[in-house]
Amino acid sequence: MAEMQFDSIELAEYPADLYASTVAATPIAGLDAWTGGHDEQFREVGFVSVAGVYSEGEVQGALDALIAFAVGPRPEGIELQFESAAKGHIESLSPEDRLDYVRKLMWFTKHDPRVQAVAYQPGLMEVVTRMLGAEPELFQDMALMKPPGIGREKPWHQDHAYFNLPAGTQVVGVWIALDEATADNGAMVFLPGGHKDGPQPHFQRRDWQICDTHVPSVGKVVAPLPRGGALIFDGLVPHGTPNNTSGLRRRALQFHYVAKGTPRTTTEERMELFGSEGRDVSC
Ligand SMILES: O=C(O)CCC(=O)C(=O)O
Repeated sequence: MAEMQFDSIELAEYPADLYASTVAATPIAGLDAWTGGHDEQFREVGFVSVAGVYSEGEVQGALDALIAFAVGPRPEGIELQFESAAKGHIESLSPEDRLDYVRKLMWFTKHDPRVQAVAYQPGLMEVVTRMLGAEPELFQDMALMKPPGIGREKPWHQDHAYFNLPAGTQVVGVWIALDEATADNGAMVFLPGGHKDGPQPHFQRRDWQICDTHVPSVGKVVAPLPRGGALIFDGLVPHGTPNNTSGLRRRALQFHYVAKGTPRTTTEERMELFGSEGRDVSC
């Protein structure tokens, strides 16, 4: 039996107002409601929130696939990781009973047609193609489950800081709510327009992240979403999610797309863009 993998990062304290926002983004009614104004919003603000992208059947199909991979035999290559807070508590539980301790699944899309239908939904592909200005390539897939009570934060970061992609590559992230996401159970918080400042130094602290003290205390926007809604955002827009201290699940799928044929770079080149070494910055 494969060894269980746990998140190497522990639940930790963070400043009380780190994810505080005074404004909540209102989702548009669906991808059919996406206009040229939303193309502009993506470019200027860095994200667009859309309700009703997926039907109840599509959401449940994707969840069923994720649950099957979490509790059953997994094709090689799928990564399953539990929250670090689960260590010592769950080893004796049955796989089914471990579900509310799962932090993350990765690299599953190619193994399930229900997830593929979500990742390549025609309406979504149309928007992503326009935002990329090219045919999309799905290059990363992940589900962050943020379980009730123990789901830890995803500190502020820019997604591009995790990817070995050339400077200036347009990355489009799509984050899909498989449960209703609220400010209490870990909805996404964005720094609107922050992508225009370019790559920011990241530090290895509670994660690979933007320093807490570099996150402005004002101007953050929370993006609550109904189940089946999606956030479509620029790979450089700073964002994060708080701990899930509620009793409610907040499971989400996340896909990242680049233009087909985009070359890959090295970790060294990524660090030149996003690392803190050699710069006049500290954390
Ligand atoms: O789902 C979450 O809590 C955070 C996802 C996210 O920001 C990421 O993985 O880049």
